[in-house]
Amino acid sequence: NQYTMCWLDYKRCEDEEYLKKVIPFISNIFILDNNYYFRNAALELKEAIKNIFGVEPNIQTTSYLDFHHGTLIGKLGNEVIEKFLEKEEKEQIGNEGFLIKVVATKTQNIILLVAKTESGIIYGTFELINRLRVKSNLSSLYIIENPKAPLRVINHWDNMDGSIERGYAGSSIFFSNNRVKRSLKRVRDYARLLASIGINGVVINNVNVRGKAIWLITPKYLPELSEIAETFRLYGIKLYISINFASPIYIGGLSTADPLDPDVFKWWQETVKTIYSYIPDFGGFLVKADSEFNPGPYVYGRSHADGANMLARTLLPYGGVVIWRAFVYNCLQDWRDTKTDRAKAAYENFKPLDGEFLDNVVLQIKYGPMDFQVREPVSPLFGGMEKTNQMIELQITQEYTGQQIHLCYLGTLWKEILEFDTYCKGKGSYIKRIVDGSLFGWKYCGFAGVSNIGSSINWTGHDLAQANLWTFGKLAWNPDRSVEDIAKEWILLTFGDDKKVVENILWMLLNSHRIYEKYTTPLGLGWMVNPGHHYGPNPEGYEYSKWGTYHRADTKAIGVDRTSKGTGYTLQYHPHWQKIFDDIEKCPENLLLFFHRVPYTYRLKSGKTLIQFMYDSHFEGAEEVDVLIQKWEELRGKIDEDIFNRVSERLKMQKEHAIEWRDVINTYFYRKTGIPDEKGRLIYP
Ligand code: BDP
Repeated sequence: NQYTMCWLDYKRCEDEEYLKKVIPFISNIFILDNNYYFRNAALELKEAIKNIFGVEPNIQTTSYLDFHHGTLIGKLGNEVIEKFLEKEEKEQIGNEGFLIKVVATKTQNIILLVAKTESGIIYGTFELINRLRVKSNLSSLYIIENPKAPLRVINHWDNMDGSIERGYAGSSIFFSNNRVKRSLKRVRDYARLLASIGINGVVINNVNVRGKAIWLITPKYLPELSEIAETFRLYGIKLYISINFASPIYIGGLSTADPLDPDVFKWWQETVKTIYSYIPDFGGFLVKADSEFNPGPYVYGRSHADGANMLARTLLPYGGVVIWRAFVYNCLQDWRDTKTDRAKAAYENFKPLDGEFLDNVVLQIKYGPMDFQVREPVSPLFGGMEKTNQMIELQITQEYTGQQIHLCYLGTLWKEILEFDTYCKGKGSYIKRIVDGSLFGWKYCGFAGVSNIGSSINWTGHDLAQANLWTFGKLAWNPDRSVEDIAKEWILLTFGDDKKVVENILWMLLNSHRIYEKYTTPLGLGWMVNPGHHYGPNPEGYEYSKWGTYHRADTKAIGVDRTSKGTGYTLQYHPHWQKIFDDIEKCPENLLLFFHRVPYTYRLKSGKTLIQFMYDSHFEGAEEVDVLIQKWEELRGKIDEDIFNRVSERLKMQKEHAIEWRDVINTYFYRKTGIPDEKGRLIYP
């Protein structure tokens, strides 16, 4: 039952010089508050130091400065700490932030770790550990960090039977056999991983709340959930639960779940009161309502604001929030209907409600208007609702991006999304400034990431998929950071600082999404997957179904006209973007088929026809998987053997499946159009 600890697998530092320099600073750990959280942070640090440097520091509680060497951990406001700090420094440390500062004089060798809150202390502890691991120069070590976004939450789609919806890394670490797992060891290690990347919230159950999971909010499960909450609490992470909107009927035996019915409100009020009696810092509810067969306020002719606000009122006295998902659309659409456009649904459902949601409601919006495709335009809801708290939802689990068999590092895509300028408040209205709350001055906003972890030995199935979890946390903490930098730090901490290792893995990560896109569905096409499980190519898998994800290919053209003259989707954007997306010449080419219906003979900027581009892209993409394989092969002997072999195996599968993608999609287009590949690579009579 052994599992790795990803980027927290501490390796011994072999650099004697560094060890000598660092010893005076780390052989003692002083804590200024002798509480649970401080001791936990100190123990984390001690364990790390023991493993990395082979020395075992003493942990001491102190209330005055009677030492000259060691690491001092304390909160702002403490006299001993404050002596070392300038006024401006103190002002810069926010609620969850921290300061790491070194005092190195003839008589003193002190590392100060200072924060305002316990969360800041634990974040700072991991940052310090990581700095020591990459052998940062202590004499110049000075860090002030604050997270940009207030909510940095992981969403688990874990079911009570232990399965995980869209999970590709084994079973749930929280549930099995319709029960909460008894041992929380793995949960604790998970909390450590999450704290080390700055996550502060976790929703542990699937947004589709069915069966036993409906009862999670009752005393039947709350005692066990309170233990999970306690485990997370030590690491600055709050527990949230996904709820079923019809719970008053299922659990309460009421005849309705109408949000405006006083009995329904009372029932939720009591339920919330009970939850807080078990979990005093409970984060709140995540709600998927009126979406894909989940009940919601529409059933009673009420609006999403009615539904969300009712719940928000019950949570308000305790400081809880309602995270309400904007993934609402008609999944029973008539495929012959060419007027209805699923891409427009979220905006149509929510835009009219701007200003109606209470302050402790946050709208959680998928990054694009459809569903986590390899590429989509950014959802027009961002920047479309300035009076509503918003979170961006990203999918760390690789549902449509290779299911952790294919290497597909998502940091590059996410960064592009976050840097998108909506123009909603003039130039510079970036998504990252919307979701960190600064553009509109929101209190609750941030990032939600659908988890890619499970109980597999390496947590994520593909060892390199750990980088996606890492990057999600790091971007949520600071979306201004470059992904090159973030990915590189992950490699250093996970695989060490061998030059070739760093260079090759960095190349693999940074190019993998581009490659995956090339051999699957380039030009914003999306969706050509097998229905249901969503793995592997199927050009018309969803073409004649009710899910509304059509490309409408015929023998002459492909793509959906979503311009203002077509379905009108582009009208949901700021005029700046509407004009660009409307114009086939100006529309970013990687989204061409999302916005336009284009003849196969249309010439792209390169001069290639659309059909030839399709062929080339698939051939090139599948071929570039060889480069991934080669880069990895070059690291043989430099990487832990088990990890090396696991990744090699997945790369081999990726190659086979990339070829399948290439051939199925190219054949499809050839048969549809009858236009041969200019380079003669398609073998047909
Ligand atoms: C889709 C998934 C489905 C989820 C749904 C959601 O295929 O399993 O339940 O999104 O986000 O991507 O609610």
